[in-house]
Amino acid sequence: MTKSALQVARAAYAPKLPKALQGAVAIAEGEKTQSVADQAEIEKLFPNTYGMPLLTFESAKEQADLPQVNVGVILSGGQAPGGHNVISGIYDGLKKLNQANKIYGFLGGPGGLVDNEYMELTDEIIDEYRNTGGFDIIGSGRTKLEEEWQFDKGAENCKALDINAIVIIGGDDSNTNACVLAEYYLQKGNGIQVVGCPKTIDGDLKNEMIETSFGFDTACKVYSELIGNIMRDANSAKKYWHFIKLMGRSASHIGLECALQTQPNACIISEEVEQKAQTLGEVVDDLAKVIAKRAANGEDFGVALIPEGLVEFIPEMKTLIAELNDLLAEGTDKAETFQALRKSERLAWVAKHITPESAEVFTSLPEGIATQLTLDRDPHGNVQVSKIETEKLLIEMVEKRLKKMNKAGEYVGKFSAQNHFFGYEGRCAAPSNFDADYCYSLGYTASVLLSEGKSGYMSSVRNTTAPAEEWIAGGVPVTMMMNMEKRHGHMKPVIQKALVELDGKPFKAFAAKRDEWAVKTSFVYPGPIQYFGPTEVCDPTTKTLEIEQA
Ligand code: FBP
Repeated sequence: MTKSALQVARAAYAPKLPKALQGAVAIAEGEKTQSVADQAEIEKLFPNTYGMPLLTFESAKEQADLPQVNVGVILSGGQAPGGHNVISGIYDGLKKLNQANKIYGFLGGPGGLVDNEYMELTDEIIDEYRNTGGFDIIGSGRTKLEEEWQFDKGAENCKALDINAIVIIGGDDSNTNACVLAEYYLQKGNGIQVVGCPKTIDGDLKNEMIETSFGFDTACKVYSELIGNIMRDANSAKKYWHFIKLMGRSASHIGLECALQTQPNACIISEEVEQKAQTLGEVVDDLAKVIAKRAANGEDFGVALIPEGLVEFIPEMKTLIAELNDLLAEGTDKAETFQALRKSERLAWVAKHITPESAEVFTSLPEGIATQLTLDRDPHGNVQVSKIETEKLLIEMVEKRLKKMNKAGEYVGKFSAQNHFFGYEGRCAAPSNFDADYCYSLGYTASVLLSEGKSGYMSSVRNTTAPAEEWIAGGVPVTMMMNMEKRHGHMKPVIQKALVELDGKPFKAFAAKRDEWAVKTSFVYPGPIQYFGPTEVCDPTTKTLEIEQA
């Protein structure tokens, strides 16, 4: 593989570890835990993994002798910067604890465990991938592990390789499945442990014990660089409004973080739209008003950030999507009928099979958007919001609104818009120093949890705005993060997704400034991630964490 100069120089970077992981490690057990909600139901479903204590690592004088543990690693779901460092952290941690430990990678995501696609990881392979972006070391996938036959097949494959532990590196759904798998293997008594690591650029796997999911920092820095570049272009040419959709699935954490970094003229926060029960028309009105105000100051340009999942948070759209999910749920007769129809017949057929209110919304949408809403769901049953061109929808609607405002004498200006979608651009960037250190520490933590015989835990590294030396590493029982939610029509135990909290400090910091940023051009140009240089330029993490932990 030809390597860039950065990749070569970056390979030599030694990720920083918390003090407790730098030498011999001992585990301190904390309080027994409870799930965030629905305690009785979750305890019943997870008799072996419910209520386990929080674990914190401490420096020890001498490393206790730990048994050999052979580990299978799985990357699950969307790519996030730092995945390779999680794996190198697991690798280095396990080898340091016991040279005989072996590490395998299951290929192409959770499906690799079931299909017995694997490779053994060696020094040579690991060294190729240290501090690089991407998940290409073993590949990722979205196969959902939820059926007993998959668990049994996975156990059979592990036994054949003498693997007695699995690490699942994934988001909320994948970690939920990791815990279900841990519980199942404990019930079967087959001796296979399972731990998880919190991954997702979306930033929505987050709670008291998991301060941030890995990849969020780097992805937001990449998007903020791009947004800053566009802002500078907008401020130079002074002729375009740029509507930028940002990845992040349901949650608006990425939009909020990028807004805090770059100070755009508008940034929609889906969670606020939902709280105010705004209609699509009202969202459009708000944008049009900002555009009119700037135009009144002679500024026919600007930048608006739009969260990827917005449409799911607009009440009438949410109802429509829920009806479409039920109508088109995989394996149903209706879904089969829909698939068998000619493309030209599908939208009219859908409109006839949903409530009249939703049919009205559905038929009022531009054809392209309506079609996108009927596309395949992901394996977890979610609408693939990255495929819905909300930024184009909003431009079209804002343009119409401005024309009306112009006729009413409420707007004089020239509206010309460009649309962008930043998502895949940020998911495989070389991890920032923060993500390189954080991911390596998460992986190292997982290796200690497994060597100590733990199962049903997630790696946790906290106190992350302090220097890495002072980070607190340990394990959090996954059941602690769970509640019961409706999925595919049934109540299921799942890790609670963390959306933007409107009474949280980061949102408040944004809300306090947004009116000023709307009218007065206050753009900030963060520039590219710096890997080498002064610590205040290279090491700080997100504004979100900085504000939360201030
Ligand atoms: P995860 O939740 O698996 O980390 O995925 C994150 C994400 O990047 C979302 O922001 C986005 O909506 C989705 O993946 C896109 O999925 P795909 O890569 O399958 O197109």
